Amino acid sequence: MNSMADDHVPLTIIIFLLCIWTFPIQSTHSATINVWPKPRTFTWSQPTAHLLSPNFTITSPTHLYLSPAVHRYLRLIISEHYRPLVSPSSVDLNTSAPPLHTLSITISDLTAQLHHGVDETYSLTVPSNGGSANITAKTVWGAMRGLETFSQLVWGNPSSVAVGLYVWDSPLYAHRGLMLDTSRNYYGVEDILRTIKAMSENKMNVFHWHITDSHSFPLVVPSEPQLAAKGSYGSNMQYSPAEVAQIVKFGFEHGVRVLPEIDSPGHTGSWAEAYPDIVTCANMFWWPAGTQWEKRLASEPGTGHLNPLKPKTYQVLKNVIRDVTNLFPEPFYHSGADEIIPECWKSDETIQAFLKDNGTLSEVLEIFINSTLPYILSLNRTVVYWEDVLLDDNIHVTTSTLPKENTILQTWNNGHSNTKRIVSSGYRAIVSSSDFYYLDCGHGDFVGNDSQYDNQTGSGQRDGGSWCGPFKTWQTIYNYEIDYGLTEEEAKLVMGGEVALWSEQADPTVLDSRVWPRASAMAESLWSGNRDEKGAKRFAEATDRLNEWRNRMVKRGTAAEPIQPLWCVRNPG
Ligand code: CP6
Repeated sequence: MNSMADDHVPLTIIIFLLCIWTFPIQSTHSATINVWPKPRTFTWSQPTAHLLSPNFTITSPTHLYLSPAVHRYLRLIISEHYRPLVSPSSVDLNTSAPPLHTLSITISDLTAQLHHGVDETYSLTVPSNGGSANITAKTVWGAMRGLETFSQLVWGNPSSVAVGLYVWDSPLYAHRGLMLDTSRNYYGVEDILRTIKAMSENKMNVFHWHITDSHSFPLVVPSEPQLAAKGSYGSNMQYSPAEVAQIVKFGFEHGVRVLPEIDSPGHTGSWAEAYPDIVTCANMFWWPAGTQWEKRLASEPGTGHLNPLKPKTYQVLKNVIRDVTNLFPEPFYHSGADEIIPECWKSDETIQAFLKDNGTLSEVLEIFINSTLPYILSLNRTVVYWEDVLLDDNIHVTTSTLPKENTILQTWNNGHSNTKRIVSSGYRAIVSSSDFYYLDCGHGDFVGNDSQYDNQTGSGQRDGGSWCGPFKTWQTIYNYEIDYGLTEEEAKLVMGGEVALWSEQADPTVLDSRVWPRASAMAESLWSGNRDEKGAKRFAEATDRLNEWRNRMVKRGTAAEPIQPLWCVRNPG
């Protein structure tokens, strides 16, 4: 028999194996360009770099949103001096060549609005003969994507830049979003701006702002000031109209749409602080069904549902919808409509009477949708709902209630299956499968269902709020194929996807590390896919590049978490 000592595997080998453990494919270490997300196509046949001139300039047409972006990138490019984790040894740095002086931007359509499906294509040429670099794009939004790519091609001190390079780039999916819940815990304006900035660095383009929910109502709605005055966590935890305007403008300057969600009719417990008469079950805890727990012991307040049978509901809600569409120019309006709890509506007398007259809860929902959807459409908005509105087993409307052209459904249950159900019914889908794209599961979360509160271990509903395990790794997110199992026609209805941060167990202290670099994984797979030219999943190459990208994000002020020890980065598989 061998002794223990004979079996001993050197520590470095164990570490090495851990590093390459999930990645059977060897990194080729050819000169890949360190750009995240990877461009769709690029050629850089003789990897060469020249110095960047200390007087480097960018020329571009004047534009309300592009011009600030150009200023910002110029400052970044000149001052960043990013020091790569792994020095790009296969790149020939020719310091005697004339330094690159100019990047010039050409746009063919300066009027294109930042709407869903706007052209984000750009091409970028960095010549090696001393001429100026060029970005050519149809729209300013495409030019912003090109500026980001260019900025990632600059590194070192003094700064050098990749030359002899041509990039043609365009997203596979038009909708590449991040959802942030600012109701369960509050985030300051700075946190939101930092997130939007990091999104644009990852070429993401939709900040889906889940502003309100049952826990708090932080949005100041001018015509309904009581909602935030009474329903927010406090006067220092509200978003004023001026702050919203600041966030929206910042979004435009970064090519990121700000898409507001006012969740209703469910998830409206916080509205009851101002209007108890239009909210059902605000003081009733819904897990286990019908249980009345003491408020101080529960982390979830009564979920609260707006009462569709009360006229006053629509007086308040229409004021909210109108003001929100005034605050947010974005052509989509997210109306929520997820997770209707039968017990919540059934607890109300007016709804009980309706049911006694042979009405159903689905009809109650239909009344709600029919009383709000036409109003939202009349304000020139396309409506986004969570999938539940059509797919919930118990309470849902039929396709005749939801017009296919201007209703979009956002998935979260049952992975590919619900995407298939939505697009095969003819609706457009935004994919945010909770098994792949939900970022909220942190270290405090439990695995189990909400009725499994355990008095001994303290795990369960009272310590968290939502069932979220297991933690989704960046690889889980990167590898998800959002159009799996769809016909070609169906796949066209998939607009893209969103990672989501529900905030029961998140707040500004963990925001960056909970979101990044996992959101980067989705950003790349929706921009250029997760496979190499030969159709193989690009694991190892993506790992090396993501290590580098995560580090650059940290240096740019986003506290993205590491995916590996630095040793692995320096000794790739
Ligand atoms: N809040 C709202 C939530 C969730 C949803 N809507 C949620 C459900 C399940 C999980 C995570 C979050 N907390 N308003 C579902 C869309 Cl696992």
